[in-house]
Amino acid sequence: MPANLPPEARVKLAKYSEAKTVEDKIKALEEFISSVPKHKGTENLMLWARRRLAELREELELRKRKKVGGGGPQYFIEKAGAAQVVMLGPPSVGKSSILARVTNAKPEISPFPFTTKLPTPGMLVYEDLQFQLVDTPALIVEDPESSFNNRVIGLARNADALILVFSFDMPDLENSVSMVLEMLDDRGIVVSKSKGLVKIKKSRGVEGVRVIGHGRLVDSTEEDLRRLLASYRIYNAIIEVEGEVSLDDVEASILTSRVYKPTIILINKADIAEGIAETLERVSRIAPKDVPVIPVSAASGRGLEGLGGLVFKMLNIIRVYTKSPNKEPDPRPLIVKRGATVIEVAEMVHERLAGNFKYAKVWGRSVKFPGQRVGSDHVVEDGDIVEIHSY
Ligand SMILES: Nc1nc2c(ncn2[C@@H]2O[C@H](COP(=O)(O)OP(=O)(O)O)[C@@H](O)[C@H]2O)c(=O)[nH]1
Ligand SMILES: [Mg+2]
Repeated sequence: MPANLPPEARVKLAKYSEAKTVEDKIKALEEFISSVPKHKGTENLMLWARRRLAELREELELRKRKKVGGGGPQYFIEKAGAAQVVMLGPPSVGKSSILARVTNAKPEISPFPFTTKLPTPGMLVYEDLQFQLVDTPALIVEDPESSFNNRVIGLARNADALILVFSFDMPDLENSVSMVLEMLDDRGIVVSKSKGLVKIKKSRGVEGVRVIGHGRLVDSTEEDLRRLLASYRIYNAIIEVEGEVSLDDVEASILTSRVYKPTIILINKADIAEGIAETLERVSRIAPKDVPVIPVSAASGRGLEGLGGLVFKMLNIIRVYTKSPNKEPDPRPLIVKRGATVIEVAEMVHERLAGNFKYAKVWGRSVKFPGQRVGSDHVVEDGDIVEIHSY
């Protein structure tokens, strides 16, 4: 997407990304749209900008309604538990039935499409963790630009992970899967890290442009990257790069703030399906490699016993149990990113504990013997018990 924006448009876009309130964002985006020259190279960008504007207007509208009437439809779901996982998919595939099967929520289930009108949360228990699973109104696959889709996509954007639900009895299953994947991608929700992903973090403490991550720039040097970012008034930022990334990808991510959401695909109604293996094979071919495709049945429970474990795995998190000397470990785990170190655990407990860190004793998978003494950069594993000693 080489948009070749004039400097004026770049400045407007920078204003948009700096805007804090929904109102300011709307205003900045409107100004940006009117400053972009309309031609082939800016088509995608304009499509994105108009969609984003529609989403923002919707958000503002919902907020106003809530303020005025008090009881407007509640579209935003407050996060609870270790992570929020949003389920989305076409009508009547069994999203609500899955929520009812794996959580204690009691959503309305019916053979009629569009029964679910509002997002509905339930808690999915996995060992000593709970994940918040959110059922959503159906996506309208035939009309990707529909404002109903905006709201559901808004929920997805705010989630920690996604579950895309389809069913074996859909007349055009593969096409539906492609269309939903495309709809997400078009709106800047990336479900796979294999494609190459750029994340731009403009943190206050950062000086200059720093590139991190496991990926690499394929067609440019870091100097080119710096120049591009400077044209968007980005001088201080951490650029996280996954997979192979071109300068165009970097520009797209400035323009469209793409976000990665770990994702799994469930194909429901396995109880009434025939030729499951072949269908799975075909769907897996459409889905990115790192998005698992799993046959389930809300009716029989098949495949859903493992859902908690799958969610835990896709979130790439681990549990750490802290303890004080001569005391039992806290039964409530701390949730940290896989790869976190002892000092990061200390930071989560208390800033002071991290500041005065001396050493830690660790029990569990990351050490050779129970109670082993480790330094601040020791990497913890799921289930570890950590006792931090400070000055
Ligand atoms: N055979 C079968 N029917 C199901 C299954 N899950 C849901 N259904 C039926 O499919 C219809 C739509 O279910 P619902 O959960 O409301 O779908 P939603 O629109 O995606 O929330 C209802 O008639 C359900 O009884 C399943 O695993 N197997
Ligand atoms: Mg439903």
